[in-house]
Amino acid sequence: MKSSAKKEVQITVAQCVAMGMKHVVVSPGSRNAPMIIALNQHPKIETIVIPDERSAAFYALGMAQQLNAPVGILCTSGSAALNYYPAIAEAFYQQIPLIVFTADRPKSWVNQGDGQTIDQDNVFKNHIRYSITIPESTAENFEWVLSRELSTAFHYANGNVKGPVHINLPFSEPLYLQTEATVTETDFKIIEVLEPNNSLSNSQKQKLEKIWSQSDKKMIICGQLNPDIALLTELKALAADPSVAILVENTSNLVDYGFIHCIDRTLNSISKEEIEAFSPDLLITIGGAVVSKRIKTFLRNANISHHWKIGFDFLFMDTYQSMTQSIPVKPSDFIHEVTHFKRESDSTFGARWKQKDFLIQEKANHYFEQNPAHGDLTVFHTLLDYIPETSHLHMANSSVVRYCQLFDPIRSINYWCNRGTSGIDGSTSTAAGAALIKSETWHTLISGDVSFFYDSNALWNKVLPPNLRVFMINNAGGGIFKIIPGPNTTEELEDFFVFKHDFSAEHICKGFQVDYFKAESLAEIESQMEAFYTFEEDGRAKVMEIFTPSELNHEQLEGFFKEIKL
Ligand SMILES: Cc1ncc(C[n+]2csc(CCOP(=O)(O)OP(=O)(O)O)c2C)c(N)n1
Repeated sequence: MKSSAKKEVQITVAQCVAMGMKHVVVSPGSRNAPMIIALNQHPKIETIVIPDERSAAFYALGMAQQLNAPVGILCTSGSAALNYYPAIAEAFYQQIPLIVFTADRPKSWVNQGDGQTIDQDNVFKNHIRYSITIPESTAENFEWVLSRELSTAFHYANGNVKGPVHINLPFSEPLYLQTEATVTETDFKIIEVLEPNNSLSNSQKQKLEKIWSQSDKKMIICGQLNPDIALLTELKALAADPSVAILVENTSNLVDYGFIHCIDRTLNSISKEEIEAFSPDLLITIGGAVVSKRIKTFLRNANISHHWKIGFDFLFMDTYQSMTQSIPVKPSDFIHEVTHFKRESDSTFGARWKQKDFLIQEKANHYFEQNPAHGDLTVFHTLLDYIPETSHLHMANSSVVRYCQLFDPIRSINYWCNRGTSGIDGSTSTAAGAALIKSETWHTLISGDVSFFYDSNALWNKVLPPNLRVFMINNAGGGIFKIIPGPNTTEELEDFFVFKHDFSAEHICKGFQVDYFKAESLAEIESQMEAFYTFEEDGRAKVMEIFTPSELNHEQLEGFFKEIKL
């Protein structure tokens, strides 16, 4: 096997492979040549080339999310590295193991007027779990330092708490010199961290059990989670207890008849007089970000006596300003314990929530049976009916993910969204990376027009998977700003918030050899679905641009909420 002649590069690649990295998304450059050569020549590494670093990093994020394993990204020095930052921040808050390799000039040449050179040491410092600048092979003890540092980085990337880590690699010239790889397993030593499987002591359990059994109104809220069968099984068992309300969103990837899936839809029908009866006294939270703003406001105003946050990450993230205990235990293990707690309460708090949810679901179905007009809401209703079973749905920020919460999730579909930072800058790239990894199933992205144009370089690569479909809802700007309160009270609404425009994706798609479909009505969407979801082995992703009347959307959504109110 050929490789870079640089020993530190050979060790870095060999050790990262040994620690579980199998994929690296590479962006072209010169300073990163030693790593490009070593990665590309390594038989156990799959390299993917994406020229735009911002897109490349999101692409890798989508891959790592699906694999639940470390994925590398590699770029040259200078501003190339900074373009990784949006995806790094997303990975940090979503706990996705991204291994960020940036090539660099040797330290002595930083800030000396050399080209493509910036100060890269710990440059992502606010949103990175670990950062190292690796020694060149001339440094004292370099093999020991390098191996130890790589072990540390992989622990922080892929331990109990996951996230992005930065490995900065300063290279002196020559950069392109190659040799036969000589590094063997004796040239590096992996330090393994054996993390204990946390569990509660008996006295801790007793303390919690006492609170549990004395609480009449118990609520569990699940935020963003990867599909987790063990957790689903435990929560299903707990849902049988009528004193417990279990609230989930589609991004929780937990679907059961006993859960409340459409939080905003249900909250919309809770009157002022009912607030107390629907507020929990014990709140348990699991998972990452919650999309619903309404539930955050509802719970921040509620009189919560106990709030237990379950999980290893962000121990003090007190989203509802009521946290009393942070419990770093695996969520399925914790809920398993809870199902064995004494059930003393005869309250029907959970049943009350469930009943309301059920009645509103009926009303929502009735609303759509009346064939309301073409608009964002009805487009979502139509599209969600067509998402193939056993597939993946990616939702862009921001009104897209909110609209999707209004419809009951489908059990066989996995739901994804970049809710770590809720950016609109990498949704298409993330979905493309995910589709590349799970190539045997359909991946559908629903995106707004602003998000789509923002990340249109997601189409600028040679690996755009044929199992990816993108519905782009063109409502002539950021529709979210017409829905949320505030922007519409200003003179700046159309130009500064919505960014009203009449652009179309047609020629972007043509330029990047992507099949383009266009629809201006529900009937036009439906009539093209079969062709749209036709799979071509050697094809590329397809995009359907759906135009909606921006002046109607807000009114339609308000009408819907009014109509489904109990
Ligand atoms: C990188 C980034 N820049 C700006 C924002 C602020 N922002 C949130 S939503 C939005 C507009 C989204 O418009 P579009 O993608 O068309 O979706 P729609 O609201 O119409 O569904 C903007 C600019 C953001 N979230 N992320």
